[in-house]
Order: sequence, then structure tokens, then C-alpha cells
Amino acid sequence: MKMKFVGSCALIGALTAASAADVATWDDRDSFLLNLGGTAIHDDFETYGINVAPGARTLSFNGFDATYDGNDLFGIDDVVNLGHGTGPTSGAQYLLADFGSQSARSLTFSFSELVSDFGVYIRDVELTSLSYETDSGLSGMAVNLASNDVIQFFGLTTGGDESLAFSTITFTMLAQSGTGQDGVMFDQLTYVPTPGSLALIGFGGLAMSRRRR
Ligand SMILES: [Ca+2]
Ligand SMILES: [Ca+2]
Ligand SMILES: [Ca+2]
Repeated sequence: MKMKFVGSCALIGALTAASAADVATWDDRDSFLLNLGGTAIHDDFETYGINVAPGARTLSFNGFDATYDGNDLFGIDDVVNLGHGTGPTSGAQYLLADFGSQSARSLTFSFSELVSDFGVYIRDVELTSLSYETDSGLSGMAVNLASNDVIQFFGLTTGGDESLAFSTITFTMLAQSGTGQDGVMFDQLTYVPTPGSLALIGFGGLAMSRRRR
């Protein structure tokens, strides 16, 4: 089993030992999928139009947004043979984000509900490594510097601890190992809304129906 516990001092200090031990990151998608805390929603980036373009912006998907803060290429792309790697890990499309050029850049996924678990394939990381950070205070290394066309998986599960559920997860490039852009492909994204967020949606719907009376 390929699994490692999240073990930062700050995290352990802020949590009980039991809940901290339930947080895990995964570099193997099959193991990640076996350890989800609820019903998963999968997005293969196949149902959107091609919209790759240069510049910082936010794109909306089904149940989440993706915000890129760089000035290079970002968006849904379908180029399979890139000449320096290949694109999707599944289907014909993927979410492309260019990192690199000696300045820190980030990609943030923002969810409309709190999520307990998140995972995604990250392909072709060859100039930098990517760290991750959630708005619930979880952070660490997502994927290490690899070589051309290597497919890596990053998964994060919170073990059902509602205090660790998050609505954003940000991937930020670390020190760059060379010059130029590093096109990185994200594909087969998975997230699990928490039962609490579903209850909140139900409650909100009830409140709205009451106001309409
Ligand atoms: Ca795909
Ligand atoms: Ca490449
Ligand atoms: Ca690359």
C-alpha cells in the first residue's frame, strides 16, 4: 500500500492524535479510491469546450472552479502529442496549467461544498515540484520533480474529521530547476462532498422554501 501520513508539527499540534492519524496522502489512485469517506464525484474534463489561453483567470466546472495566477497557458486542452510529452491520462482532454519561468505560480480548486477527500492525476512535472495547501490547514508536498511525461497521482483523505474538510486546495510550484515553462496536465479529478455540506444544502433549500411562503 502506497500511503503516507501527513505529519507536520503544526498539524499534529493542532489536532488530537487520533484525527491527525486519519489524514493521509496517496500517490496511488486505486488505493485512494478504496479509502474515500463518501460518495465520489469524478471529473475527467471531457465535457467542456477547449478554452486554453494565456493569462490568469478562473474557470468554472461542475461543482468547482479552478483559478490560475500565472500569465502563461491555462485551460481545457486536447492536444495529445505535445512533442515533449502526452496530454490526458484518460479520454481526450485535460486541464493544462503552465508553471515555471522562475516565479511561483499556483492553481487553486475551489468547491461549492466542503469536501473530505480530493485526488487528481498530475502529469509532466519536469521543472519544479508542487506543494499543496487546503483552507483547513493541511499542507505538504503534492508531487516531486519528475521527468518528461511522467504521470503522478496526488490524493488527500481526511478520514471523516469534519474540522479538516476543505473548500479550497492550492497547488503551488516550488523552486524551479530550469528555465522555461512547464506545462502540467491535470486529469481524472475526484472529490467527495462531506455529509455535513449536503445537510447544509438541504437546510438551505428548506429555509428558501419557507421564505417563499
Ligand atoms: Ca480526460
Ligand atoms: Ca514534457
Ligand atoms: Ca511539463
